[in-house]
Amino acid sequence: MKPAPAAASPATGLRFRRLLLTGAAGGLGRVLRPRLAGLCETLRVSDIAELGATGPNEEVMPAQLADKAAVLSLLAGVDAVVHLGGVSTEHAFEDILPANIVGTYHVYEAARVAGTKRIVFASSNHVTGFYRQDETISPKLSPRPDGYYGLSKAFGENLAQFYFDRYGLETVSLRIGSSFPEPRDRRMLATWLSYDDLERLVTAALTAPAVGHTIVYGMSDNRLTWWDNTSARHLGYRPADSSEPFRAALEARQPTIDLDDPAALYQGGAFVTQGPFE
Ligand code: 15L
Repeated sequence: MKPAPAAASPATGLRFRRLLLTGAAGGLGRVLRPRLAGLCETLRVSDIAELGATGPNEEVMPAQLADKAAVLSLLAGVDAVVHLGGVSTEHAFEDILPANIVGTYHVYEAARVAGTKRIVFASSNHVTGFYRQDETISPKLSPRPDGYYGLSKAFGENLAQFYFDRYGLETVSLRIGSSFPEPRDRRMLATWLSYDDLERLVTAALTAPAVGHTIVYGMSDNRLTWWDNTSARHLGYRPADSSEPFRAALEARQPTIDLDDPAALYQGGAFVTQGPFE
């Protein structure tokens, strides 16, 4: 199906008339909120948590992703979405289901109804967390989720593929690694995504001319990595940061690696041993 180009505003030259950021009060939502404002006439921000003061070109619209009527209203008049909303770590399936599975379906269905052109979906490296750390993988390989959270993100990616194939709604699924101010442990030397590179990646995902459904790993230009993003080069994402300056301090703090520990063997790290949740 042929995708329509993302809407640009003829009046202002800004890329979008109305851009929606879900999960705007979360860790990465707070980072991206001020950085997305310059791409659009209006930034609509949503969360269930407190969103703070309204910025100059912002609209604040709290919404429960599990509430279909609320999500239909949330998407009205929206050109493009950065969808970060939902549970962002491993939990029992019952806690993941409403926001990550039902809620992401609501976002796609409401985007279809609203004629939204593109969604940038915060997927996760945990879609493939059960690949080993001695494997280099690409987005073309089958998912191997490392828990219910990773499964919910795999569902979101499948939803994105279906809505593109059936309705031409484009998505870039970002399999985000570890986006924090700096890498926190040796695993994150491979998975780290700096906040500036996160902004570069999201901007590329929003503005690349045609994306269909593209899956890309969200990482900085780290020397040691497990992910090959060659298939997403059309996004034009060029990371500028690297975890390397943090290596010496992290290796000094954690001089040896126990390869009998699944958290050191698998790409998903500690996520692979969480649960069962009874
Ligand atoms: C994620 O998907 C989480 O949202 C984040 O909190 C980190 O734990 C990250 O993965 C990671 O793999 O380091």
